[in-house]
Amino acid sequence: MRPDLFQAPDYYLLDDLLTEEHKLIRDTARAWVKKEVSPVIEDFAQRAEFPKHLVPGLAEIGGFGPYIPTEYGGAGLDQISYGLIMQEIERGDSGIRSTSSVQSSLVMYPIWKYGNEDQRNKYLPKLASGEFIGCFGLTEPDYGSNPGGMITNFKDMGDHYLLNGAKMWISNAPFADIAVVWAKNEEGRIHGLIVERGMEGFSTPETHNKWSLRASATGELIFDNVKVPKENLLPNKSGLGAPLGCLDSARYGIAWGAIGAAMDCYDTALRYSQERVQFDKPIGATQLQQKKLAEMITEITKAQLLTWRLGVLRNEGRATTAQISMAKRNNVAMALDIARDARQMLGGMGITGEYSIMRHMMNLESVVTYEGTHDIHLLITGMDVTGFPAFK
Ligand code: TGC
Ligand code: FAD
Repeated sequence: MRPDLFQAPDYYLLDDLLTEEHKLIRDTARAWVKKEVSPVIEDFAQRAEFPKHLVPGLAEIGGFGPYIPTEYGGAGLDQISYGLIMQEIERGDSGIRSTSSVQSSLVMYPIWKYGNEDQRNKYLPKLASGEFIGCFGLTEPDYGSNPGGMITNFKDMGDHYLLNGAKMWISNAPFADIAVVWAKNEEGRIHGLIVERGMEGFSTPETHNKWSLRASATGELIFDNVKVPKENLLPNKSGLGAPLGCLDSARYGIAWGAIGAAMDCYDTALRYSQERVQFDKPIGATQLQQKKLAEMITEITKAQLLTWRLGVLRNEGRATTAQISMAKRNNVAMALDIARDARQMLGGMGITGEYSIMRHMMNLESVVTYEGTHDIHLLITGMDVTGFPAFK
């Protein structure tokens, strides 16, 4: 892969909307990605391997629990800082951002919000430092967009719970130390349980042959009469709203992350268009390629404004699930469109690992699917504006 020459586009001078602290946090993450992620990520993606050696660095830049209070080992930052960190990590690779998102919003968040003090103290500091890696088990083979139908269940055996079922498509599963698992009790009510690696009957087979998110490990979670200690049940929230509440936080981070991937593709294509000469002039001097670049920077700028405003609303505790859906859906589709156009602008070079674009493009096919598909987010917006749920 070529040297990382990334320069972030800021067409509407949006840095003026950030505090000095925001810019420091963003620039620290940006420098770390340039130094640690860019030089190695293509090799790891080609080998379909998660670069585990990046875990301590991710922890240092605030990639694990940026908004979790410092008393539990988190960075205690605001929502815009969280978003900026996700943007920078995904500028490097969506798979690395996945690890960060899952750890922060799908593992640390539910333990912080729905767990008790013992659970917070036991798990959060180790997750914040990267000593523990976590995963989040909601999706099942027969219940993806419709997680409320889940089959995974647990029975109260007096001194422990007995957990049975299976989850699939789980990021970080193959090496996670703990899993936050959503399962139904005997009354059919959904609860979160913390399952630890090593519990008898718990296995995490890896999912192979992915063309997308190759630098992130994906797997199944299989529960075959797993005895889960009673103190591992998250006591403070139950029902489908509990896992969906975690998704709000992760989807918000993805909305920022997708901008990072889009910026990287745009920046690469812009530089290439200025250097690549055909018919005796740079391809960037042709109207067709300028149209692509002009549309890319317009869409990136619109997404930056939408997402910054969402961050302000989240800081004020006013952002709705539907607003988050709109940003996730818009920004990931925007990034995917930009990746496809940017790849074409590089001609044959665009399909190689010399440049990051094709990797971003393939990664974004997962990002547009997980955390609620493009269509599901459209239906959430549709329900919000009409009042009619059209899922069923
Ligand atoms: P519905 O009847 O609408 O809702 C059930 C209950 O949940 C409440 N609720 C929420 N609560 C908090 N936050 C939210 N975002 C909420 N959305 C809904 C709702 O008020 C209700 O509460 P109550 O008290 O009335 O019971 O549920 P539904 O079954 O009709 O489904 C709605 C739908 C389709 C929107 C939902 O199921 C959905 O979002 N489906 C998409 C599934 C999804 O996003 N899965 C993601 C899995 S995790 C993942 O992909 C991680 S990838 C990570 C990475 O690698 O980065
Ligand atoms: P389905 O729900 O079967 O959907 C198939 C198609 O039907 C989609 O186009 C969908 O939009 C459409 N569709 C579904 N319902 C409707 C409807 N009512 N109206 C119109 N169209 C509809 N899950 C986790 O729990 N934890 C993780 O860590 C995790 N990581 C993932 C990592 C990767 C790489 C991937 C690919 C997925 C991951 N997922 C994870 C699962 C992800 O959330 C699901 O794939 C996603 O929610 C969609 O579910 P599904 O794949 O079963 O598709």
